Amino acid sequence: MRRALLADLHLGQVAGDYQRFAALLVELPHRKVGELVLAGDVFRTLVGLPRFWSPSVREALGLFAQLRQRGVRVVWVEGNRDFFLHTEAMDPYRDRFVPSYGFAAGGRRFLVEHGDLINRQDRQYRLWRTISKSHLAFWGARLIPKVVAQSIVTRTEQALAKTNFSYRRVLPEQDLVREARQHFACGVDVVFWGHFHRFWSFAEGEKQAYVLPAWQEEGTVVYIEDDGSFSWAGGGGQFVDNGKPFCYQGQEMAR
Ligand SMILES: [Mn+2]
Repeated sequence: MRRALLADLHLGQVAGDYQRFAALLVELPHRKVGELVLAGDVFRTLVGLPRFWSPSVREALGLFAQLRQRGVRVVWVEGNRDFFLHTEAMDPYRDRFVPSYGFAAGGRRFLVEHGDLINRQDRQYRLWRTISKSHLAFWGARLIPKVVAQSIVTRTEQALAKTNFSYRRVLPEQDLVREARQHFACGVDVVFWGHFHRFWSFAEGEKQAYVLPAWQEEGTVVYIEDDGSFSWAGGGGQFVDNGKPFCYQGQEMAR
């Protein structure tokens, strides 16, 4: 089964992004993609309770329902902008909502994580994450009226935009390397992260770790094949040349 992987869509942030995303989703079944892996932060903010959803969010969620009806699995890896997406209300839109996603293809083990917990120095963010994603916050979110719910989303988006919760920081390279090595030691061959919005890679022997550029900015999609090979497609023309014969870069661009 072929997989498509993308991160940091932040839908609703840039004019026309919903249409651009809809066009991509329509393409996936034609490209024989059997599973869409979202590496977090699909919307500017998404809470898994319908009272938080604007009409455009509902419409975009509908695209996931349609995609699933066409036989494509949707695996949603939790990002810092994804709140309580385990709810029943989210069931039509994703097959799984997980903190990290591991799978094997062609004898290689892959791991996908959002990456917002990699920077260990960022204590303020870690505290905020713990509180905002707690059981208490979930129960609170279930009780507040719709008008308040919508305004909380707006304020959260504003807070995320100007604080260190955002990706606009120096890439924590040492943390990334340490984290990658831990995964390698556990038998993972290829690690993919999002969150930082710009490309970064690290290799040790056959093992590889990547930070995906944001789909929102670069249009980056990674296609992972049955045999464990993968190729990159994107508006930014970001290809990875790791010298491995099983990577056939550029194939997707040729279409
Ligand atoms: Mn993020």
